[in-house]
Amino acid sequence: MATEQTYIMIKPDGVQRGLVGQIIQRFEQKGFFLRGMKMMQVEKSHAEKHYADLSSKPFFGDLVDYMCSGPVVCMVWEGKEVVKTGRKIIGATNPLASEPGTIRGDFCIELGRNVIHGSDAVESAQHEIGLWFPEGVTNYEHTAKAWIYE
Ligand code: 3AN
Repeated sequence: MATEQTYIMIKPDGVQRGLVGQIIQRFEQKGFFLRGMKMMQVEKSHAEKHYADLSSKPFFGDLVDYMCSGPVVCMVWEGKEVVKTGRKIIGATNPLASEPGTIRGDFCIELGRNVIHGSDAVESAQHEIGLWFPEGVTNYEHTAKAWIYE
């Protein structure tokens, strides 16, 4: 039974534009299980930690400001190959290059307003879940499991 988890975050523009419900729906209807969710205002130092690998990029300052410009919704989703599939559901980093049917392809235009974050690998997902959910996630029995997995 797969227990892979990924970290998904609805960025401030996604919250402000009222896209939270539609984004959650896409992960839920695919069959992934929600294991953690909270809304928070991000501290600058926390955003800098999350994007530490981009700290040398010229857009780093703007990226951190954007992430701190309003509350975000932090989530942990679980399921078979959820990291890779989550990235497919989200679409390409540049929304104009994202396929229609993906979240970024359907909901946004600009790189610096691309609505959602999703971990890019199993290892970075584990790291990001630890960073955003130091309190841990919720354990519960998924009653739909047998209807989603063989
Ligand atoms: P992704 O979010 O698809 O994993 P990353 O990790 O390369 O993409 O970039 C993190 C975030 O940094 C992006 N979601 C986007 O908001 C911002 N970003 C990436 N590349 C650029 C760029 N060239 N100009 C402005 N912002 C960028």
